Amino acid sequence: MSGPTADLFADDALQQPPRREQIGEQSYVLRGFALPWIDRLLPELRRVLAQSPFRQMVTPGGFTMSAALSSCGALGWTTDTHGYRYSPLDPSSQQPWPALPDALRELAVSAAADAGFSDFAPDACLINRYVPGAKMSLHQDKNERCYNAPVVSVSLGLAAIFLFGGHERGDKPQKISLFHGDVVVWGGVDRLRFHGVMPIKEGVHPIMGPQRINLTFRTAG
Ligand code: MD3
Ligand code: FE
Repeated sequence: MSGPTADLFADDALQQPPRREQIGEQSYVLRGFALPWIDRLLPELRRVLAQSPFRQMVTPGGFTMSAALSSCGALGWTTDTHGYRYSPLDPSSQQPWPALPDALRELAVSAAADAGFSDFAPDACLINRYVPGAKMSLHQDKNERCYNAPVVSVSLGLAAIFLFGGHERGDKPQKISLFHGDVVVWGGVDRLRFHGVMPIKEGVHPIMGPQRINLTFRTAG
């Protein structure tokens, strides 16, 4: 091909913004990765939340978390005045957490594989719900039994500014915007880095409404 139209079809003109952004040595943002799963994922999420509804939990320090939590899978993360832990029972009902739905597991396993973690076997999916103003302070995730497995997170609804810190609490965090459908995979040397979420801005998402829901898949047991 030659002439003025040729350039329109050159690789540069077809270049999309990067779908996979490396944010750490072994951490990647996969932009829009969850979008093809959304129609299967949302009804399954609704079923999980009917069985184990969102609730606000209290930290060992006595503070009520601004994010509301639920879980599915064999283990669910909980906190109360006695400490943080993974439990096979939902403390609200004393029943097992809902099973991890197939679509959620498939999404998490294929995102992990895309980021180079080939045999991810999640047994816990923590579901965080943020309304505008809710946040998550800088912390490390240290309640899982083994840190070899990555953590996979799926962002739904309102945008968030994610804080990705270093290995010391005082390390200045990078700010990373996360949008509906984005998936982030953290593993290896980045697994114990401090992280948090800035207060969610006011807004209404066309599909999810006035909230952000974040799913984090882990191998906890
Ligand atoms: C980075 N949740 O539930 S997702 C959490 O958006 C949590 O709800 C945030 O931090 C949220 O613990 C952030 C992800 C996340 C999870 C584990 C990580 C990021 C991580 C472990 C190491 C580094
Ligand atoms: Fe965390």
